[in-house]
Amino acid sequence: MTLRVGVIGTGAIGKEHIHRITNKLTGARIVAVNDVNAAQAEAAAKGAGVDARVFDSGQELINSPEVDATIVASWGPTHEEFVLASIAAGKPVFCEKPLAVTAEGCRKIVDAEMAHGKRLVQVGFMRRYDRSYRQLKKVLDDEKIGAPLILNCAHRAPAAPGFKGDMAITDSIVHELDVLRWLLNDDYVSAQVILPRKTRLCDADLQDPHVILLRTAQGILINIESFVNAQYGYDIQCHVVGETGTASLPEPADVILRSEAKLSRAILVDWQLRFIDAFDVEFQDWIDCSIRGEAQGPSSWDGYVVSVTTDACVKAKQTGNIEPINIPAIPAFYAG
Ligand code: NAD
Ligand code: ISE
Repeated sequence: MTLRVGVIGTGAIGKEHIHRITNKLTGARIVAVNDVNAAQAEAAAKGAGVDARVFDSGQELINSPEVDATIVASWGPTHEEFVLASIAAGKPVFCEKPLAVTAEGCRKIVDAEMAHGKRLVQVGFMRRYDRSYRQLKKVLDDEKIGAPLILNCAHRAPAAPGFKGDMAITDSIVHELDVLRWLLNDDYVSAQVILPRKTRLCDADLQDPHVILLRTAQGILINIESFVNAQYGYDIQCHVVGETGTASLPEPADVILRSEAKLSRAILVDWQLRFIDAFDVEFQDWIDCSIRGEAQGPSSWDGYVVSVTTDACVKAKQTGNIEPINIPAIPAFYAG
C-alpha cells in the first residue's frame, strides 16, 4: 500500500516535509496540499515535482476520500482544529509542534482520541529520532552511569528573527521539554526561570538568555540554558551527571581539522541541518506505522504534558517563583 498524504500548511517546514516524503522516503505519496496562500501550496507541490490536488480548506483535504493521512504544518493556533478533524475522520495525523497552543486544547485532542478508541496522532517532536539522543538514552536505560542526578543542557541558536515574548520557551524549549522526559522516563514536578544579564545583540524588549530549572518526580534537577541569539552557531548540549559517571550528547559528526597550527571542527548554524536525519527517520516511522494502522512515536499525551509544562515555565518566568507542574496520571490508553 502507498499512503496517500495531504499536507496542510506549505510554508518553511511543510515544504521540507513534502520534499522529504517525495524524494527521500518510501511508502507514501503527497496527493493533496492546502495553505491559506493557495498559490504557495501549488508552488510547494510543483517545486518538489508532485502532482497534488490543491484543496480550498484543510477540512476538505482531511475529509477527502483521496487522502489517507494528513500532515499539519500550518501555524500553531490552527493545529487543534485540524487534528480534531482528522480524529473525527478516523485518519492518522502527524502534527508539527505544538499540538495545540493551550493545555486545554491539547486535552481536548487527548479526550477525542481516547473516545475514538485508537491512537491516530503523532506530534512532531523529532529529537526522539535523533541518533545522538538515542545513543544517550541507551546509556541511561542500560544504567551505565547509575541513576541520573543532574542534567545540564543548552539550546543555543545564532539568532531568532521574529521572536517575541515567551517564544524562546514556547517555540524552542518545547523540544527539550519533550525529549528530556523521554530520555529520563520521568515527569516534571516544578519549574523556575532565572533571567541572567541580557545580551545586547537582540531586540531590546526580548529577554535572552533564560535559565530554566526543572525538577522531576524522581528528584532529578535539570538546568536548561536557552540562548537564541548566541551568534556563533546552533548548538544543542545535554550532559547527564549520574551516580557512577557522566554522559554527554554526542556532537554532530564532522571532520576534525588539524591545519595552520589549529585543531578545529565546524559548528552547525541551523536547526534543520542539525536534525535533518532525525526528521527523515521520524517521517519514515510515521509512514510505516500509519500503513500498519498503529500510531507510535510522541503521542497526544506527550503533546499535552509538554503544554502543561510550557505553561508552568511561562508562569515561573513571570512570577520568579518555583511553580508546581501538575501532570495527571497517564491514562492506560497512552501508557507503554
Ligand atoms: P511558516 O509560517 O513558514 O508556514 C506556515 C504555513 O501555514 C504558511 O504558509 C501559512 O500560510 C499556512 N497557514 C496558516 N494558517 C493556515 C490555515 N488555517 N490553513 C492552511 N494553511 C495555513 O511556518 P513554519 O516555520 O513552516 O512552521 C509551521 C509549524 O511547524 C509551526 O507550528 C512550527 O512551530 C512548526 N515547526 C516545527 C519545527 C521542528 O523543529 N519540529 C521547526 C519549525 C517549525
Ligand atoms: C524552531 O521552531 C524549532 O522547532 C527548532 O527545532 C528549534 O530548535 C528552533 O529553535 C525553533 O525556533
